[in-house]
Amino acid sequence: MGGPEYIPLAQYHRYTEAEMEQRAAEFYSDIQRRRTVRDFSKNPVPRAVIEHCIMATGTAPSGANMQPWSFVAVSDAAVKRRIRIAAEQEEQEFYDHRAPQEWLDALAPLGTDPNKPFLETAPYLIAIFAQNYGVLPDGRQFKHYYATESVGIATGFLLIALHNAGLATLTHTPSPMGFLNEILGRPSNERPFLLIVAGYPSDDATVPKITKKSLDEIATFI
Ligand code: IYR
Repeated sequence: MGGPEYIPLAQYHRYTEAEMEQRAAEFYSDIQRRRTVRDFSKNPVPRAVIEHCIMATGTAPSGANMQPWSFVAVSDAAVKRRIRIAAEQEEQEFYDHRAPQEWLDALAPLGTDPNKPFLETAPYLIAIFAQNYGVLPDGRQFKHYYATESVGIATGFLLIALHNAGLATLTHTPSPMGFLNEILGRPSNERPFLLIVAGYPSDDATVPKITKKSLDEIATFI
């Protein structure tokens, strides 16, 4: 392995303190509008929007810059249907048998159930895969450091990018979701991490009346 090679930090922008305060406040004001949506319109979304959002996601930091992720953007109706059928099968098991009562109680305010029509209605499903190890052309494997943390960070980037583009999102977690490898033809070093549903909300979309914790509840300044 070669040593580091450095280039100037050419693209950094230094703002004034006033600009920073304004930008931070404006960003908060915008991102606090994001809600997890479960009622999607079937209006199509330009592929170029999804492409740029995934490019933005690919800029996320990762352990040793190994970028241990892959994204499959599904707009094909037949593939979305297969995903819905497989996910609903797992979800039915989850809600009927696997989930302990405590978990079901925690989900009650969200009103979720095993029916996932949005997996077919929404124009895009983006499956995120985490690669716990990489594979060299000769088949040898090498470890990806902090793969889960890295993919979690990237997922946050993707949610923000999609929100910024004007799309509604839902982080969907069918469990287990090994069926995604099979349906999407992903190799065995890739572990399904999350399914992001993206599109426009339907005209009559509603969201649960829930609140976020306050700054005091989530942060300590010492
Ligand atoms: N995976 C199930 C259950 C579920 C779990 C959590 I944690 C949520 O925040 C929401 C749902 C489902 O998608 O319905």
